[in-house]
Amino acid sequence: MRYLKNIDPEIYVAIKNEIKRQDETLELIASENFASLAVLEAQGSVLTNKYAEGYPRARWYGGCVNVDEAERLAIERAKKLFGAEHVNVQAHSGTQANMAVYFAALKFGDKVLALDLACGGHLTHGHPHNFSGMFYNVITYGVDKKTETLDYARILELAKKHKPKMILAGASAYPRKIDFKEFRKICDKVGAYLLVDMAHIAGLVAAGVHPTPVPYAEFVTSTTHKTLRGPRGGFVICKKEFAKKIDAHIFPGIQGGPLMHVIAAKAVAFKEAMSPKFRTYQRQVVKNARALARALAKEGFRIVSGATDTHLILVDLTEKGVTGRDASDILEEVNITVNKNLIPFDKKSASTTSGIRLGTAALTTRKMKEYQMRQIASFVTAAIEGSDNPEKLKEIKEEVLSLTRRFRLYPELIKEK
Ligand code: DSN
Repeated sequence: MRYLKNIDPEIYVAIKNEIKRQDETLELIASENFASLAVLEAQGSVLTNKYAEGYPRARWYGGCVNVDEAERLAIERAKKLFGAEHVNVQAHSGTQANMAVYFAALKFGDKVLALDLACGGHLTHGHPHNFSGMFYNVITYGVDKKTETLDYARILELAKKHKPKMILAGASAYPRKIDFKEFRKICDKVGAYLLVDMAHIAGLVAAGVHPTPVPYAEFVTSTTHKTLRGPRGGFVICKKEFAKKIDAHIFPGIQGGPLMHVIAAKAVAFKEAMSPKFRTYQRQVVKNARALARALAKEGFRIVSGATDTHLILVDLTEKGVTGRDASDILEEVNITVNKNLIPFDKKSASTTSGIRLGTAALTTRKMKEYQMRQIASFVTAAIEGSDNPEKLKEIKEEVLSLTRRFRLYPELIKEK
């Protein structure tokens, strides 16, 4: 970063400090991961200079020969990776991807049935302050009170009662396997489209570690930076018959110039996701999540739904007498980052919460395994239980730092002076 250091030392220092923070922190935020240096190189390339409104070989600007190739590769690789009929890789984010599907499939005011935010849904699944809740009539389904898992019979009941035009499956904070085939059956019974938002589990799906939604859904949306471990961005998969509509609703519908440097980085991530190494990585992500959930349960934490099938764990802190907000603040003091999260039927507000959400994708990228998960569970417990003892917190932070030093992140970047 020698040019940056000369021209803008303040931004240079912010980036250097962030490299250090990421290296010295145990990253348990379930939606985060660490992209490879190859992804970072593509994303930091001269492709950022290029305007390319339109699609490969049908652009509004000249000089698109190289970015056309990057986008063609991204599309072809994503199609192959997910067995998709059509892919649009231009969505700037998961929200843009979802917006394009809503606009392509529905009219304003149409009914949508989606997972409630407190049970794991996402803002774009109908939150009243999000476009989805403002423009559409969103009815929500939840999870079963006892099992805290999806109740497909209840979802069918709601679908029959409300006759939605589209049903949304997929979540931001649901730790269990989702039965997309069952969702398809429900949609067919009421004549609804199925949109699956697989942003969280896309890497698991790519690796065959979670069943794929692609054969069952008219539309599948995702981000590229969570378990998929690519650059920050989104994409849309759809059946051929919707290809033109989806493309038109991304551009010119809701976006202008595509971010060609990000699209090139997505292509790199899709290539990486095709490798056997990536499949091994994703299997380890789930093994680690299960090990962490088991170890936390042993320490007296209640695991929502009792277990996990994915990279994600939802922890109910009620019995520990601490809120999600406080737990997140305490853990940050010892260099462990998590996010506060509502749990099903939460009595606390979204800004306080009774739970925290944890994920193992980022730590698994650092090559940590089950043994380290058990260590981390003991750090989490000790920090939460000893939060009023500054000496104790200092000791835990030292242990965290010693663990991060054994599993270095981006050693090539840290060495750079
Ligand atoms: N912010 C993402 C997450 O944490 O799940 C979803 O947009």
